[in-house]
Amino acid sequence: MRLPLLVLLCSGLALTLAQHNPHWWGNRNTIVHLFEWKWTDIADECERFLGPRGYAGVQVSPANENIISEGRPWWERYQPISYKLVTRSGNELEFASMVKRCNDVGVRIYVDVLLNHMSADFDGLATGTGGSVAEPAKKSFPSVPYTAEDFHETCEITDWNDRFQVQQCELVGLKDLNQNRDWVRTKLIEFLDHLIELGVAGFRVDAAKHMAAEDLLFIYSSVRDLNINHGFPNNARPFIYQEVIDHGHETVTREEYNELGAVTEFRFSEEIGKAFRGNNALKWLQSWGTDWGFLSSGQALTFVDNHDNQRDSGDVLNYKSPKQYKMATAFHLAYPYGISRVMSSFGFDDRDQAPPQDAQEQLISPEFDADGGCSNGWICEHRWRQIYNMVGFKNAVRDTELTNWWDNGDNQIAFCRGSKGFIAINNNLYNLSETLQTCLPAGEYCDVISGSLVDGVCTGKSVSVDGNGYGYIHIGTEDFDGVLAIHTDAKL
Ligand code: LAG
Ligand code: CA
Repeated sequence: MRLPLLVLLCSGLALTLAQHNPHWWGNRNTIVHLFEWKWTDIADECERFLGPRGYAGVQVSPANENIISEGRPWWERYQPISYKLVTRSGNELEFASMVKRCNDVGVRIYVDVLLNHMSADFDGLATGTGGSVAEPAKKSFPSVPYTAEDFHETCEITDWNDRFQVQQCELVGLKDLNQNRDWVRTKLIEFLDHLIELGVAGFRVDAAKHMAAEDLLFIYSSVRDLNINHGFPNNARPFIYQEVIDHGHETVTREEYNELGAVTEFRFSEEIGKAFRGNNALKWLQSWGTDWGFLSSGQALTFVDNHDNQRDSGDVLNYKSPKQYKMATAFHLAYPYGISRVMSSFGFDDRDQAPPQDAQEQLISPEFDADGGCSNGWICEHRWRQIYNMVGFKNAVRDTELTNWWDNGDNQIAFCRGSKGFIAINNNLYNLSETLQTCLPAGEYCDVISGSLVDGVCTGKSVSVDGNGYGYIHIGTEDFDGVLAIHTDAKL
């Protein structure tokens, strides 16, 4: 339901209207970021993999027209030229068909939207992926149209604790829109409405910290309700999650945004990387969540890595450390905290590297090997058994509490999720061999990390649970993975 801004500001209503509901279907609850995938490939993936494996939604790369940069670095998509839905991922028809096909199999689409800026300086006339031309140096984007008055004055961000600079100067030189102007608001709302019309469930708001929260409140509360023709209920508001990097000592804080919608919890990504890299003992994870200074669970969009920080060094884990990465992801999906997003990358050796493309610089489709993994430059972490089976685990244990925490005082941990699931993790360089309370009904369970339950047969280890819920758990140094996970949907 749309309400006038005045009503929103004058009441606690802002809280109840806040856009935190991801509109998941059934018991699903994990989003995957299919970074740089084509729309037709995402539609196929929804039908052949994401729906059947229980993924709840997909974050797609920016859908609107961007500048064409030399060598086609991935980041050209963060430099908009217009709001035409034409990119290397596909055109508007392909986008619309993807959203419909994914919604039809219960998988939601969330679009990465750029409301803060347009493209940066470019020598002369720039051309976009949809054929539009612009003169970024003159702040002229005729295909919107925007002219110089629609932007803030040019200045550089030198002091990240200066609110004016952070919100009104140019982030890495990107022409900074003035969201306080009626025209800019109108154009941004039209763009978001267009995507909602096509059936999307919400947005990842790029560079949210670089926009004033009150301008965003106006924009979010002005967009239309989700499209009932795509299966959304009446009066449903788009899910909003905002990119706000807040390490704890910032002038612009995540708290200014978390009433409007969810916020990306970067501290989660940093701390989980630190723990699973061995720089903090896993036993401390018993108090994981708000005790660590994270936002409340329903306000935090959580991830082991994202498309930016997987390219930086530091503690953040990525696909290049697979064993630790899978352990961290298993913990992420097993522990009852946050709105989870799984990263699905393309392989890279340097930061700017283009996504997999052919000689004509067209994006190429992923190809699959016999195990269903991706082979031609796409990493597809979401197709790793240890990861998609934990998406199934998280679905199976939905709405249960964590109980029976166990640890060895160091880097071996285990816990139950109600009477639905049990997980153990070994990040010590010696065996974990213990009889532990699994909280599960008596029976034989398939470990969904070392294998899967296929046609009633477990392809990996299995665990027998006795009448008191105890089972013998072994994760040895000889094992390929440092995790064991069992749940009631994978009972033999
Ligand atoms: C984001 N979140 O708030 C995105 O997640 C992040 O990927 C975007 O930066 C950033 N904000 C702006 O949307 C990316 C790259 C930058 C790239 C920028 C614009 O991380 O490296 O900047 O997109 O394409 C590049 C060059 C800069 C240059 C700039 C303008 O790396 O050196 O100044 O383009 O020409
Ligand atoms: Ca700004």
